[in-house]
Amino acid sequence: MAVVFKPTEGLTDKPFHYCPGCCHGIIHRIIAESMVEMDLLNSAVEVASVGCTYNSYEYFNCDAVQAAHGRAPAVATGIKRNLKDQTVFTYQGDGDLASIGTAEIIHAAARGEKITVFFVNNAVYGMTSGQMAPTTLLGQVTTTSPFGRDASYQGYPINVSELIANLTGAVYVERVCLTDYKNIMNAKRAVQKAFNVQKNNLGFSFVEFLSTCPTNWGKEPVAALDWLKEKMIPQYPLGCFKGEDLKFDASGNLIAGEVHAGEKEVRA
Ligand SMILES: Cc1ncc(C[n+]2csc(CCOP(=O)(O)OP(=O)(O)O)c2C)c(N)n1
Ligand SMILES: [Mg+2]
Repeated sequence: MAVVFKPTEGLTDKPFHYCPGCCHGIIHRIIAESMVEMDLLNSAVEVASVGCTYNSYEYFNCDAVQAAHGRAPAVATGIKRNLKDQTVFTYQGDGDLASIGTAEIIHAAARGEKITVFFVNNAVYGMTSGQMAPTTLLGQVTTTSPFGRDASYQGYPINVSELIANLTGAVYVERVCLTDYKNIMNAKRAVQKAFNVQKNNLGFSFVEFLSTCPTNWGKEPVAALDWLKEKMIPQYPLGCFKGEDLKFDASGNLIAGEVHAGEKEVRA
């Protein structure tokens, strides 16, 4: 009998604990498949953060360490600077990265650390039962914005990818989603591009995934995907904000595009 589908070796056998309809599992899988396809399993180091993915180090079949809430980019910086041949990536939620760890992510990007950051934006603090996050939409009801987020009281959502792309040290920044097969394949391409940016020592790479939280949004899985498409994408448009022209061959070598002016001299 021919094997047409099997679990990826990039993940361990431990069953996910994520809720039905949550995108964390899909994101894990495309990162894991990418590590296998790019032969990174023996060199990758995940820096897990705090949130629903607090124990993601038990799922990825590579080395991993756990960082305190928001501090993953700082921990990743230390690892990468000391182990330059390792492929170091963080996996962070929006509460972790855009609220508690705002200083760490901004400065890691500004320093042009040669790490990869995977940022999962589900517009709430998922693990702690759905409090408002910096990425919560205007009008969105959460446990701490029961009447809907009000700009005059709670301020405006933060578009993290656009913010990071403005920093000179960031080389590749893209926002993707996982609402259907086409978008999942596009997200996987973005994961591989981010790893290739790191492999070629080009600088800081950042992929934002728009993700669902059916449990805390109070929606069925399919309705949550629809809400993401209808409400989240207008606020958080998909696309590449930096490094679109960077192209790599099948072996992951840079074949086109340049890191922006001044970058190479600064890093030399
Ligand atoms: C310094 C600190 N503050 C707050 C918490 C409590 N806490 C744990 S997870 C979490 C929210 C995480 O949300 P997010 O990063 O968006 O991840 P998600 O669960 O949505 O994937 C919070 C506030 C903590 N552990 N440490
Ligand atoms: Mg979140």
